[in-house]
Amino acid sequence: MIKLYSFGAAFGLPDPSPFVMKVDVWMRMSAIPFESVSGVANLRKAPKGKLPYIDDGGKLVADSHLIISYLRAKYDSPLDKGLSREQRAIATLVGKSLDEQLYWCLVYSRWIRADTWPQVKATFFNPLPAPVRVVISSIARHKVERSLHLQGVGRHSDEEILLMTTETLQALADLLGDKRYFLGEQPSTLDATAYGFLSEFILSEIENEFSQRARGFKNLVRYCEAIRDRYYTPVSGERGG
Ligand SMILES: N[C@@H](CCC(=O)N[C@@H](CS)C(=O)NCC(=O)O)C(=O)O
Repeated sequence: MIKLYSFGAAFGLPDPSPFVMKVDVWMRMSAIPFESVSGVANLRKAPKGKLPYIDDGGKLVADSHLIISYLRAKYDSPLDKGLSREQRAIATLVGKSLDEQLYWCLVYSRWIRADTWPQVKATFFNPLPAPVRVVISSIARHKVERSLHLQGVGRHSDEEILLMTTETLQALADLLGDKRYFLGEQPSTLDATAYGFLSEFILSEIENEFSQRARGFKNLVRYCEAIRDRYYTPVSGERGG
């Protein structure tokens, strides 16, 4: 059985990583059985130092996009089969926007904002022994801050990052409209990516201006709840295909 290496349940979601959520829900939507192997220790063995990665009978594949490409080539997934070239193009470009830009806004909203950091710190670092907890959490936060600065999003003000996030959410809300899924009545890979990200804002227990802004888009909330109810029962913690 395919093993999906993940972080594990946090913030009331199966995983705090939108990339893990993307692969997890993609396999569920594709009805490909898998087993989740959770734990931050997975990072040490990850082929590219990031999660997710999968182990398919000894073949390791890292990176959510490459994992989905690999799985699509090897297994018979119904996703994306009926899409036009134009729909595929939209899916590719929207997916990249979420992976490469919205991701950093999410990271900022969790790790840098003073109102959310205590919750993030408690979730990720409370399992560590008290003497090292403070040092390790502040080193990790500093590393994230540095990554945000190098990527660029970290150079903007809180207000500007919230604006950028809202613009992306508005675009997603407009693209979804009243449809069941982004590209019609059937789920596609774009839905796996969108759910991966939107669930982290809308369904997570994190309360800040970013999550509140996302929850203001009623069609995105309805969309997330419908996918959660269809593919995840009970809502949190349950793993596997
Ligand atoms: N391009 C990768 C990105 C994966 C990624 O950034 N994962 C983050 C968690 S959301 C991670 O593992 N970070 C750990 C680190 O950078 O040390 C993908 O699509 O899978």
